[in-house]
Amino acid sequence: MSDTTYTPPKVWTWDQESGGKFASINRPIAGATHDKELPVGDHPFQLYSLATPNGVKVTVMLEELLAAGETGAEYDAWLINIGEGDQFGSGFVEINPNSKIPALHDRSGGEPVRVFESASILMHLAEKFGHFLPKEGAARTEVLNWLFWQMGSAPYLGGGFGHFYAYAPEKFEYAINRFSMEAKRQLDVLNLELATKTFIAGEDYSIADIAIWPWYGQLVLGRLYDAAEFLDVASYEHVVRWAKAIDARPAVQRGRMVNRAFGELSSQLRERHAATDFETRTQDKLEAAE
Ligand SMILES: N[C@@H](CCC(=O)N[C@@H](CS)C(=O)NCC(=O)O)C(=O)O
Repeated sequence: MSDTTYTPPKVWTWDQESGGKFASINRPIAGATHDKELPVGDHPFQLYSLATPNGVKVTVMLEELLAAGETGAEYDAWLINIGEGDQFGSGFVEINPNSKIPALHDRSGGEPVRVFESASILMHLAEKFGHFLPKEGAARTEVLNWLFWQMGSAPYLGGGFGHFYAYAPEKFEYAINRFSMEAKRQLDVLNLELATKTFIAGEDYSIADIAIWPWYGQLVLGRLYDAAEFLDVASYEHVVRWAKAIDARPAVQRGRMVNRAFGELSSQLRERHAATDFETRTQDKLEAAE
């Protein structure tokens, strides 16, 4: 059950050979490792990201705003390859000192505004354009309740369950049990709520759904950690109904493709600079044209 051969030393030191999928990028120190300016396009919003669940939240939001007719939400999406350490370049660190995607530069006003942490980005965009977040009252609070529920909960799903089930160099039964229990508890929270509501904060689609879906929606659709059977995701029937409804939204389908550098080539739009890029610049088309 437990690893009895390890006794923690008095002072922890960095073992660079610790293994696991992210061993090469994890570090115990902050700050830039190298000078690298970020590219800047023509649109009001400059997004620096990758299509992980946290990145997808923002590209779905931007595509939803454009679909709602907000032409001022046009954006350039630049690829940050976290496996190669792009998040530690000096330009990226200036926008997000925490060195994690997604990071947004809002150049729509006078002085550019940096926005990091996916929930902060979703709130910034929702308030700026007046969509997907009620302006006041209990309805607004309920959306924020679920938005921050996601921010507090998903690290247990990703950094806890996903890490130990899919990425750790060895299978540790204690860790997998602990985080499977929590992942299933979280799915049950959503399932009980979604039994009586169309969307997580009520009858209207909101930034809470946009934040929760890339994690828990994609988990029950069988797209995360190859864990659908292990967690018996089909038993969370209301979450599955909600996940499928959101998955069918055209803006969600587009948002999933942006900054994607893995999976089917036709699903990868590594950089997005125009709405037409979805038809003309997916990776299959770029490679065929080479
Ligand atoms: N709380 C952050 C989490 C962001 C995050 O964990 N991003 C990951 C990818 S999903 C990342 O950039 N990892 C790179 C690294 O840890 O060096 C948010 O919601 O924006």
